[in-house]
Amino acid sequence: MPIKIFSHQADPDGLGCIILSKICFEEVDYIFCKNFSDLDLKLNDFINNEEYLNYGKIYITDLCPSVNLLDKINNNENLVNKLLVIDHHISNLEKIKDKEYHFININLDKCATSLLYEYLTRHHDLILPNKTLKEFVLLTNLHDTWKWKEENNLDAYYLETLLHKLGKVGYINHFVDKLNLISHHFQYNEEEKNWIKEQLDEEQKYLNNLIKRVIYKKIDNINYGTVYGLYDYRNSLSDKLSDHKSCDILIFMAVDNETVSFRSINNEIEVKNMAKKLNGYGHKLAAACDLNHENEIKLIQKFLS
Ligand SMILES: [Mn+2]
Repeated sequence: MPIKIFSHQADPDGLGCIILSKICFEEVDYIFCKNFSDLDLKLNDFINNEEYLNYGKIYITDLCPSVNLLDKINNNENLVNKLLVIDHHISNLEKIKDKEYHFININLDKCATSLLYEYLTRHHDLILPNKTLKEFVLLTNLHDTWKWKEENNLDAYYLETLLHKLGKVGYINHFVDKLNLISHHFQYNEEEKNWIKEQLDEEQKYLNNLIKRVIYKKIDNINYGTVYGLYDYRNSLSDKLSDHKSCDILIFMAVDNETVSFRSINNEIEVKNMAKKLNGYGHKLAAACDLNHENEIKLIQKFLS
């Protein structure tokens, strides 16, 4: 029976889960989810239409459904035995802390791709004759947990660059092929290096303009920088701003993705609660919420006026 996977569409981690599934299983249907409310909508339809009857296993990765939906799954015997949620967002762990769901694996130490990799190597035959896949998973983990910065591991950072260059589906197909083919250490080939260079040049141009449009406001001794920009640039702008002493927190309003990203620029002041207050979720230093009308008005009133 085919496998269904609902994954976070935004970054190498969410897509890494789809890549692993496609390498591990023959038939995989994947669904991109923008954020947790998008996941809830799509998963609810999937359950109501009884589509799950057509699948052997259902994975939800790098995201977690709402408690309402988790309860609905928990009460559905057919579903509960073949569905697995793999996530690493602290706000989702907090949301389910009083509950006992056996189909959830939340671990804060690693990215979702690492968690799924460990699960699949334990429970399925995700065995490769080489280290390539393992190295790809490690790079994805370094990227997603921001550890690439400490280690200055640019290969990890370039995963995101390649995602921007190739697009979501292009990224998935490219790495499924690459990881299935090569049998030595994970390395970027000449073609990939060219893509990375082209993309970085392009991004530099856009960022140089974007950084001039950031509006700064100091509230309670914290410097907030707020900007409207394209979603793909949320992380590169926060990198660029980290040389800027005048910004502690970046509020990045991505109209193209209908999300707001919050980034701690000084890596000290936490942003999770800012997102949570707007029904968002995330990690301590990187979080997000929907860019709906209500949230936008609140943010404009506080940070742009
Ligand atoms: Mn992740």
